[in-house]
Amino acid sequence: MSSAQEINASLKSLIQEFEEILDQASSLQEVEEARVAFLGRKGRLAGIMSKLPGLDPHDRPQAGRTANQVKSELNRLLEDKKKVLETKSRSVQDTGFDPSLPGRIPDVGSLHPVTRVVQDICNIFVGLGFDIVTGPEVETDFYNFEALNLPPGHPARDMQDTLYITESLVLRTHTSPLQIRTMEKRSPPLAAIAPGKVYRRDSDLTHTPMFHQIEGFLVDTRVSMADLRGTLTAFAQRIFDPGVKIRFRPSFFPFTEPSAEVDISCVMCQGRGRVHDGTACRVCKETGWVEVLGCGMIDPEVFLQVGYDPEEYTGFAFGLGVERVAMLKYGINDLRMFFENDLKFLNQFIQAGHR
Ligand code: 2U9
Repeated sequence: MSSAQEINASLKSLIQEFEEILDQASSLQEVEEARVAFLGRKGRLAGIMSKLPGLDPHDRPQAGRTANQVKSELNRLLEDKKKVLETKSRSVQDTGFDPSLPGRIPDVGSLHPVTRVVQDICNIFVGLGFDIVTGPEVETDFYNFEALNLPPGHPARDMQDTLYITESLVLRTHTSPLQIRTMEKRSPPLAAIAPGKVYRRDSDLTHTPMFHQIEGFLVDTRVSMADLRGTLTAFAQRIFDPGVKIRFRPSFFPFTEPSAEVDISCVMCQGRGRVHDGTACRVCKETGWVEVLGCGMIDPEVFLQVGYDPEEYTGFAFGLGVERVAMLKYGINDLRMFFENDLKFLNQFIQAGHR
């Protein structure tokens, strides 16, 4: 014979057991099986209740009430679970959408490192008072070459280097045509930078057929090479490091005279040529300097092409490759990384709040 306490305890534990079994159930069939096992004629509850008549008459009414409460609680749990499964199957049938499945976290994109560097550079020059100008990637021979003092027959126009669309249309080989277009539309004083994709017939470890350039120029009366140097120093110190030094080396470009190539003190070894453990710096090849820009004073011939008086105006211009700046800024040693779209590479550039 069972005591009143024992019956009470088995009634209470029935609720918990039933809940656990229902939790596991994923079909109405399984719920029905649980109902039979617990609430059926030969089920667990019936088994416990069959013992009530054997109790002390004094304990019987209380045990009977508890048994009835447990029975209605089991029924309530059963109905709730049935409702969940019925809603689910109706929804899946009607819409193919199963609201009970766990959610999928969508992949969220981030800015490509090249885009980030373009934005960083643009922001620096906007801060220095430059406008941003953009324009077509398919250019005429005139804007891409002729107006920039690259007359017919000039080696830079060679089919070897340029992607031609027709005899007189090319994929721009630099963003310089934008500066011609800007000068045609506006008059000095003016300062602008031209960011964009450029194309060349070139493909090896250190060259891709498409890359990104930013060119800048400033035209006014009495602009000098000192203005150019000051502007580029401010730029280099903002994009790389406030301690960066720059140096000019004489060079030649058809559209500038005089021209210079610009080195910055190496960002990897701070110009020392050797890295912290004393080994040779691979970025600057122990020279302490790395080339990042080309620049010069705009050739008077270019001013004549756009109708500016070269006696009245002078100006400077510069150009840089964005991928090259990004490689130095982020310590990337392989140009191809930018074009492979490998998520393991790209996800390293996710910035908090900058997705
Ligand atoms: C006008 C007049 C002058 C733009 C310039 C450079 C020097 C230069 C290269 C850097 C690396 C191209 O991406 S790169 O291969 N650029 O060295 N660019 S001066 O001079 C101009 C542009 C437009 C009207």
